[in-house]
Amino acid sequence: MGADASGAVLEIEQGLTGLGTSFRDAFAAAPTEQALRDAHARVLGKKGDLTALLKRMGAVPAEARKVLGEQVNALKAEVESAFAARLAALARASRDAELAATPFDLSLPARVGTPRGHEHPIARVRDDLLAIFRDLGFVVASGPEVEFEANNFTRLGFPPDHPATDMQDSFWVSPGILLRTHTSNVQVREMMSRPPPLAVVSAGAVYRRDDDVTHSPMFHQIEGFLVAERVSFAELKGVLTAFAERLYGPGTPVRFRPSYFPFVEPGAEVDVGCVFCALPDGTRGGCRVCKHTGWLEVLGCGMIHPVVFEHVGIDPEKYTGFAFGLGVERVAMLRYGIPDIRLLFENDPRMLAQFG
Ligand code: 2NL
Repeated sequence: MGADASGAVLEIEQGLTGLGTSFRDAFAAAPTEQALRDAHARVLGKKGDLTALLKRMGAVPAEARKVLGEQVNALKAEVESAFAARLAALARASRDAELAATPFDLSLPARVGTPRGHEHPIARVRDDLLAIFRDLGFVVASGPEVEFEANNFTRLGFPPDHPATDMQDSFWVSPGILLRTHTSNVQVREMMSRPPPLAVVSAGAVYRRDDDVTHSPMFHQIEGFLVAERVSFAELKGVLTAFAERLYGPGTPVRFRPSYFPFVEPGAEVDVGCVFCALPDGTRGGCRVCKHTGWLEVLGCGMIHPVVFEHVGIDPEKYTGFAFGLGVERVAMLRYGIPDIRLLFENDPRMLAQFG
């Protein structure tokens, strides 16, 4: 073995011994996890002492390398296990300190001045509308927003190729399953779940592929129906007139206009006298909100088509009924003078604070 070779062996052996003492002292003295990790890096890191020492291995002859290599590996293993043990001890100490410290006082009162939350205007209008129908004798029901095509379209008598069933108009989840496009799915489920007489109203979010000043891809509907023996258009008019008077005040002018909805016959739209340009003498001056007609459209309704009854297992020879639907956002926009439906869904605190 040449002088340089035996010098390198000696240098590495002494280095290993020195490292053995220094890392033990450094680990034991490390007060924090970070200090411990730094000490670890000073031994085994890229710029660590052991790494520097191993650079001298090149000068060590092959026959001495094996023994030296084993010493290096033994030191490495010792460093790692001492590191792990000290790390666990530090964690234990910090947990013990936490447990010994003064505990949080969970009985402290809440911070003063935290603003109270309040209902969203949509929720408020929805509940007001539901309360009116509940007073009129309707039961409140609910149903899923992800619905089978059968309950959303087919049982209501929509032909399979109706434009509403199109990919472009509805949000399809998978074949035969979509986000409900109206709350009529609840009516279908209620009609199938128990026999008439039934008077049910439901409210909730519905989804259509629409997005502009007056249309949002998600909006809220209230729908109701009444099914019993000998129900006629007279009952429809009586109930919906009572509803309009409770919503807009006694004596509110109401008119029924023929209109088309796919699951009723006949169908009608219900208008109330424009509340914005109403004059004391009962006439109306005409304004932008009612487009100078003097009337505001508030409801769609009609006598339930016998085909719907057949699809839900109700005998159309024995029972008749009416159904109606309205948009919650439209009622809220009229009530609060909100010009753009999107203001209701952006949830800007400056807007919502006005409903506190
Ligand atoms: C509107 C119009 C309407 C219905 C909804 C209905 C439900 C069943 C059977 C028959 Cl299960 N009809 N619902 C009928 C007419 C109109 O809503 O303007 N909605 C916002």
